[in-house]
Amino acid sequence: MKIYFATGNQNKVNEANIILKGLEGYELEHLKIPYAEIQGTLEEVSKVGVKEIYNKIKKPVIVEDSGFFIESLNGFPGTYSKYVQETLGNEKILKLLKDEENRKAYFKTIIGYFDGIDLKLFRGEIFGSVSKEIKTSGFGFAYDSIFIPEGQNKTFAEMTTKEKSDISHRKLAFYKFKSYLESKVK
Ligand code: ITT
Ligand code: NA
Repeated sequence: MKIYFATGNQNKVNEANIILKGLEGYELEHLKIPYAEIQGTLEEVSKVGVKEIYNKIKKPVIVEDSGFFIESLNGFPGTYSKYVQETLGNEKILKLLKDEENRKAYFKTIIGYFDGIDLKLFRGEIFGSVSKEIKTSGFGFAYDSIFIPEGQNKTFAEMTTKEKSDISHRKLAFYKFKSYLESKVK
C-alpha cells in the first residue's frame, strides 16, 4: 500500500523514510503538492491540510505540521517556525535569549492522516534546551543547530539523521502512525 506524504520539505521525507524502514507492505511516496496553511494550531493545520490534499488525489495521504517552541518566549516561534527561521534565523533567536537563564524548548509535530473515511492525528514531542551557540556537524535543518535534546550533549545538527531519527518528535509521531497502520492490517 502506498502512503502519500504531501510536503514541500525534503528533510521531512528523508527522516520519514529512515523512521518507516521495515514497515512491511507500506511504501512512502513524496507528493510535492502544496496545501493552504491556515493560521491555527498544528492540529488544525494538519486536519485542514490533509483533507484538502485527499480531495485532490483521493488516496490515503499524510501531512505533517511541526513547530519549535521556546518556553521563555511564551512558545515563540511555534506555529510561525517556518517564517521566523526564514526571516530571523538562528543567530537572531540566540540573541533574543542572550541573557535568559531559562533555555527550555521543544519540538512538536502533528501528522494528519486521511483515507476518505478515517481522519487521524498523531503527535510527537521532544523536550530539551536552546544551545548557547549554533552547533552543527552539517546534519539536520532549520532549528536543529540550536536544539539540544534532554539527556544529550549534542545538538540535533551534530547527530546523524539516523541518530536524530531514533529520538525525534518526528519519530514518535511516525511510530504512532506506524502502529495505527499495523493495527489496520490485522
Ligand atoms: P511542509 O511543506 O511539510 O509544510 P514546512 O517546512 O513548511 O514543510 P512545517 O510547517 O511543518 O514544515 O514546519 C515549520 C518549520 O519548523 C520548518 O520549516 C522548520 O523551520 C522547522 N522544523 C520542523 N521540523 C524541524 C526539525 O525536525 N528540525 C528543525 N527544524 C524543524
Ligand atoms: Na508547513
